[in-house]
Amino acid sequence: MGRRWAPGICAVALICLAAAATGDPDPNELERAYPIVEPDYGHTKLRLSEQGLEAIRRIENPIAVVGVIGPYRSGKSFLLNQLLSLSCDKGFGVGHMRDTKTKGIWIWGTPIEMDVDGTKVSVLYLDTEGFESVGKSNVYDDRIFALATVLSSVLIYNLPETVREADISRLSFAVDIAEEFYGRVKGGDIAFEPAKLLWLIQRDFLQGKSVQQMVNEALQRVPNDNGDKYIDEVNQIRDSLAVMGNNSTAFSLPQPHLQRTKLCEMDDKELDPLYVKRREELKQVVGSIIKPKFVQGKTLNGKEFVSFLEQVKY
Ligand SMILES: Nc1nc2c(ncn2[C@@H]2O[C@H](COP(=O)(O)OP(=O)(O)O)[C@@H](O)[C@H]2O)c(=O)[nH]1
Ligand SMILES: [Mg+2]
Repeated sequence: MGRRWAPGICAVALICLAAAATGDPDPNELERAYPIVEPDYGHTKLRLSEQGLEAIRRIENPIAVVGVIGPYRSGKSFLLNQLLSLSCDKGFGVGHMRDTKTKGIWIWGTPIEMDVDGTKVSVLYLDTEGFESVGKSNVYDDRIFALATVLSSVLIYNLPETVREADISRLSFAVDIAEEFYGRVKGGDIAFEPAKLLWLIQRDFLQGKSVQQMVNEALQRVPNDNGDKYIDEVNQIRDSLAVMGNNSTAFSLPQPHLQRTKLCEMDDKELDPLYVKRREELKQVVGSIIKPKFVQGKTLNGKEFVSFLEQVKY
């Protein structure tokens, strides 16, 4: 905790409540994406977005959340649309289609109902603004990442091609901040179960190695007989991820098609059949690991989920 960031620094209040309630939205209006957390002017702080909260408050079943995190332009929004069977012009905004990249955190307004161990659960899909895949992480990106970690039941870490050291340390940082968040929710108890992590490696490059092997290797401690400080730090990061590692799955997806800017115009018949097959398998994997979000040992309906969100002040 606080290894790379003194806890005090994140005590700055970053979320303030947005405008007053807007009344019940029309059900047809729920067939769209809503922001739940947005950056404020200057893109340094976060605030809750009442529109998205209103869509969540309507949900009466226990809520489960599938969140997707990863670098900018790694195909997160496209993937979510594929999981929800939505076209790009209807679903989450995909890179080349719209001017605005996803800012902050968005949900799809209509949850998918699923039966989990005999209980009807409403699954919310959550899209996040990506982080720069090169260069240093920054406080703003890390917070979005961490907030998605706090909110999700299944967290899909979408990575192009491979798992790099930076991806691991970024995740570990998010887990640290997530601990800060939930420490603050209710006076330091373990307030909620951590998300199940799904490492999703895009592309078909694996040359015989399974993605699970690749992730395991990336998370394995490296021998450090000479006591090198850097190796020691990365090893500590790997250890701190063990909590999630035990709870993680790896999955690979091949390219949907070589023409990436035309993807949105293609239907399943035009996409690579192997992609379509694996995408369906991925849906099943998500369906098999999804659980409602438990906070303080209890599931949350929409109103409770929103008040959980409102308690996360930092
Ligand atoms: N080659 C390839 N391109 C993709 C894939 N997924 C999305 N894209 C394209 O990459 C660009 C960014 O996608 P987007 O979903 O907006 O990325 P995001 O920023 O992570 O949400 C778009 O032009 C997509 O059509 C993929 O799996 N393979
Ligand atoms: Mg996006």
